[in-house]
Amino acid sequence: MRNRKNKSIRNKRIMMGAFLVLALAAASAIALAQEYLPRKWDTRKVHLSFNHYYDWNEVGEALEKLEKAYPKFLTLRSIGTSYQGRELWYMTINNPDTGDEMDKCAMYIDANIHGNEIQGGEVGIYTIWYLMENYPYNDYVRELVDERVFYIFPSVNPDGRDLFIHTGGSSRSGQAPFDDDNDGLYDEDPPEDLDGDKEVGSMFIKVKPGEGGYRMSDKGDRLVRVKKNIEGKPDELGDYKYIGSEGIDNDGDGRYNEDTGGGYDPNRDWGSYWQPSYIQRGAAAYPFYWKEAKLTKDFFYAHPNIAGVQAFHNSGGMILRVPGPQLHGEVPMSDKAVYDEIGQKGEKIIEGYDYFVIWKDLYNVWGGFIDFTYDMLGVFSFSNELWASRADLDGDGEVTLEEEEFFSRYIDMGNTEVAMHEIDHPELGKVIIDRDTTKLSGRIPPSWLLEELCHRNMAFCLLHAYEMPLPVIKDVSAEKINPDLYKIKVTLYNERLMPTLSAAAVQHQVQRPDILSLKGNIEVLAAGQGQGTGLPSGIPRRYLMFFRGRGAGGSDVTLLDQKDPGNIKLFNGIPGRSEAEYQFLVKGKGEVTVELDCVKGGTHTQKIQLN
Ligand SMILES: [Ca+2]
Ligand SMILES: [Ca+2]
Ligand SMILES: [Ca+2]
Ligand SMILES: [Ca+2]
Ligand SMILES: [Zn+2]
Repeated sequence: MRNRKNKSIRNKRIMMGAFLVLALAAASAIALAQEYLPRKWDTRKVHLSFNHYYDWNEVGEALEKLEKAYPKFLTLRSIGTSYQGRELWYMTINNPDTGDEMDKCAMYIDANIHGNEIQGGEVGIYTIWYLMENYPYNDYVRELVDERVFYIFPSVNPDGRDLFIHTGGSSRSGQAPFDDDNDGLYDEDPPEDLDGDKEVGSMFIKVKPGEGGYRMSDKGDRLVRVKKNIEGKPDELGDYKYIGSEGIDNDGDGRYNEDTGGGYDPNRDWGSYWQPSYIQRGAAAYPFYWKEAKLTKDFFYAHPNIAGVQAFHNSGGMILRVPGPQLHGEVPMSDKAVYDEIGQKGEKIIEGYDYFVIWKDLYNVWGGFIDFTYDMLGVFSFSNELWASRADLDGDGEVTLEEEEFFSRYIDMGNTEVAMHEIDHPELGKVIIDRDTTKLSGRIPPSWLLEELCHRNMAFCLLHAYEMPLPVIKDVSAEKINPDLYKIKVTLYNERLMPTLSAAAVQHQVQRPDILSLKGNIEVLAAGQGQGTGLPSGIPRRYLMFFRGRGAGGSDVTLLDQKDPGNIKLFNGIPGRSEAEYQFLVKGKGEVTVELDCVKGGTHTQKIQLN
């Protein structure tokens, strides 16, 4: 746990002073550029609130409003409908002036696959809004929007989202029928919000002393479990009995709410280390069983330009990476280096969050979404568990019950409390609904802390997007060997952290290699790879000196054994923050076009004259 003590006032003043100087310098730089205006007090074109949770209609309206305000950059589409018929909206952010969508690396952001984990949707809307509103004023934002494409899905489970917001229910699941209790009936006994307070509470009835497992607390404001003695027998006489969650016994079997809408886990449905439900709770009959997962998977196969994935969940304040199952084993060194750098920076960007490995620090997940996107698509993928309690008031890393209560009463004004109350139950008569917290606590922040959560998590996604590959042809040169024979040297460069093919993509053969080709009135006799080229960035370069030497036959290139030396496949892609050198032996004259074609990073050409 990290120290979250405030900086002293004095430090703050010094920082403010420095900020003013910087701001003045930045303002004059922008004025010189004359292309973009300095930022004014309130430049916003679209007024959206980020202290508010959006239901699915409101999500649609917000997205339409944004698209209307920024039609050049934004395109709102749907990949299809959810089980209950809601559109699965996604927003594409692309600047057409800087190239076609498929020619740029794309950052995919989704949220809410678990129906009651909603606030990633607001992060998505905030991200679209922030990038658009700040494009004219902010260099980093402009660079990202110009270089990258974003696909933002505010919810891939809108049925679960609306159930959470509009009914008392709270479900991880989608809402396709599912027989939770294996009696051949589907969703036959869901809970009901009998008192209409948009919460499903816990029901208790009064019984004779000794017949119940609960008693009234000494303060009389809640029910508490009776104490048990050393033999495990009740030490006190309980006179309240737990019946079940709020609702009626719809099917009259004596049990309350035993089979609610859905009941499966949409994040155990993906085709990587998938396991059936007797091993992985919540799995369905086979991978991609549910409609929403199938549609999302098809979207990925239609968009091989996706090079970064963020899937938002809640809660706990975690930046999770693969692998989900321990059996998978650690990821290759170079991929781990990419994950570690982004994850560790993320811990600084998002206050109070920890960078974790799913199986090691949380639990085993079989058939998880980001394992699919990493293993089967080779895409670097994170899953943030949004929202960590802010009630650690003394900053010792622990949140005690007293701190939680203080936070709730004096900071959050008790907005997230439901008092114990009595209702008239149609079947049971007088029923006690125990004191509880509302759905506006625990999983999601109080709304007044939502905007900060949106901003910091967006900032993490933007770092991820920034570090996607950015390959270019850096240099092409030719050396005449004899009147009809040339050596062409091509230097490729990838400025950013991620390679154009992850080690997972290479090892699982799930991504077409990059292709480097020469076109012209020429014959390419041979192609070779320069020494050290293709060295993955995660492997410490200092080790290389121990292995240095001459390639086969005394040359400083390694000849490539491929069908067509004028059209070579770069099986390992271009590593992150590296140059990669290739050489070609060419017979002929005239103009030669060198073309680099990357699945993740687009097509680039450069011309050279042989004469
Ligand atoms: Ca059933
Ligand atoms: Ca069910
Ligand atoms: Ca209720
Ligand atoms: Ca029942
Ligand atoms: Zn989740």
